Amino acid sequence: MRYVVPIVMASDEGYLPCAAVAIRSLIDTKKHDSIYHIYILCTGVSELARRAIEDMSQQDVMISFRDISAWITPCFAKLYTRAYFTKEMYFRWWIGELFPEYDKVLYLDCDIVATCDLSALYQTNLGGAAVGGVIDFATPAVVCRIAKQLHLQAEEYINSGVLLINTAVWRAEHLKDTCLAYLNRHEKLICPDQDVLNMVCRKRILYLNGRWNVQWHHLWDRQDNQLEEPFLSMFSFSISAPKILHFSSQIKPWNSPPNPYSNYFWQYAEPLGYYSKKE
Ligand SMILES: [Mn+2]
Repeated sequence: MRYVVPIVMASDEGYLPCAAVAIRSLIDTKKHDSIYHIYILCTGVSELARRAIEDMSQQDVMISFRDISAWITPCFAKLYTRAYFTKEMYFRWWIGELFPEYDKVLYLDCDIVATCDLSALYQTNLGGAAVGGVIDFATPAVVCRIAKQLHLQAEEYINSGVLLINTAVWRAEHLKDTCLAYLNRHEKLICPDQDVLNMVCRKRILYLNGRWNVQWHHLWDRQDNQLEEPFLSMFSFSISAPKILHFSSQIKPWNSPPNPYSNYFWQYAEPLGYYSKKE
């Protein structure tokens, strides 16, 4: 049986090489029985940059861009950014409204590499959950922040880099508007899109197997003895066989010292030619 798997990403022009690496991995690990429709949400990406990515389309993998300026512009002033985050982080909140043809959508950050077909992930039954995601394992300092600032427990807090979005629920309950209202009330969030998503979807999250979003910054947390149980065991299990490796945090394969997990990135990045390895 052939499945259509709608996959949505978001990128500005500068981040497209990273998106290209992720997409290459999606194509190369896709099994014959799935059809991917990959949509990249953007505002004002040049025709040339767009074309280079769209040309990666092939049989059973359709790649297209959606310029969402008209949707985002009215809210632009309210979408604050910090650290290395850009406004594109918020685009995932609009996915329900942008894709009325789908009741469920897989959202992926650009800084990921897949190691297997994603149909099984897509077919996860969300039931009444608003979103499916993987717990963002917390260091003791982060456990405190999540409790104090968000009034959530670290064990219920997910990372927003890989999300199975119940778009039917997001539309019916206008969750994008709820997210915007929360953002207005909380001006100094550390991970704005992710913090708000967690507060808005609280108690309505389906927790996915950790291997679907292995956040590599926990490698450094573990090295610094900053990961405690149960997160330490959960992370060790996940990283032993990642299904999606996520180059989370500002540490990226192209700006960090050589590391065995960077190979997941370079095996696709080098042939594509967008990045060159620093020796
Ligand atoms: Mn990410």
